[in-house]
Amino acid sequence: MIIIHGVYRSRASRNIWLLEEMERPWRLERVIQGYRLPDPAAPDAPRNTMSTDFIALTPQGAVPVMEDGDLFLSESLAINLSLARTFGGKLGPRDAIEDALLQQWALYGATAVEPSALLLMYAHMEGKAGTPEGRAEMADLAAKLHRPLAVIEAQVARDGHMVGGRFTVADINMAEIVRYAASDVDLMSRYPHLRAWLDGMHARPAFQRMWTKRNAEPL
Ligand SMILES: N[C@@H](CCC(=O)N[C@@H](CS)C(=O)NCC(=O)O)C(=O)O
Repeated sequence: MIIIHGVYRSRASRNIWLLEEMERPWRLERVIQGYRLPDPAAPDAPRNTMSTDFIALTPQGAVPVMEDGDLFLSESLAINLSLARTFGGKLGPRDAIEDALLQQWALYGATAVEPSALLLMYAHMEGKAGTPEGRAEMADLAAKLHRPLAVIEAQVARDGHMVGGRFTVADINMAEIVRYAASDVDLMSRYPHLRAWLDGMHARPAFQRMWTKRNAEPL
């Protein structure tokens, strides 16, 4: 059985959503982010990204990690691409061209969108919009996102999805990254096709199952 090491409140959400879409048996091995704990090395601390046995599994010391037999794979997007290729049917690539496009969009999301989108989400959560300096920082992050979000807007306006004109792992990967940017309502309102596509993704029963459990997980 596939094991996901991590917690719902982490990038493991991407993998859990895909596993739910595939209706494949899996289980969660709970590993929390070390930085969320007062003392990750305390004897009674839960297993976390700084625990020695976890670092032995994955020197990167980050969740998620997928365990599938002898394979221990880190990097949430690589995990999803691997799962979709192996078990995903139509959620994965039909041919080498689609395989290349799935990888292209995963890397584009990770490099062009995720860094600024994550910082923007944290800025919203920290209430930075309440100070002029915070607003300037957030405007700068939004400015960095305009070009890539316009690229994705054009893609979903044209094809309805990221790859192959159908729902695939590329939609899951990109939707989970764009979700961070969606914390900025004004920014997203500039991209109506992207907004509608993301709403459609979030309406999927498999996403909802993941999201309900994520929200039930302690902060
Ligand atoms: N690029 C990696 C990032 C992994 C990552 O940073 N995970 C965070 C949680 S979402 C983490 O485990 N942080 C723990 C730490 O930095 O100690 C991926 O997509 O899997």
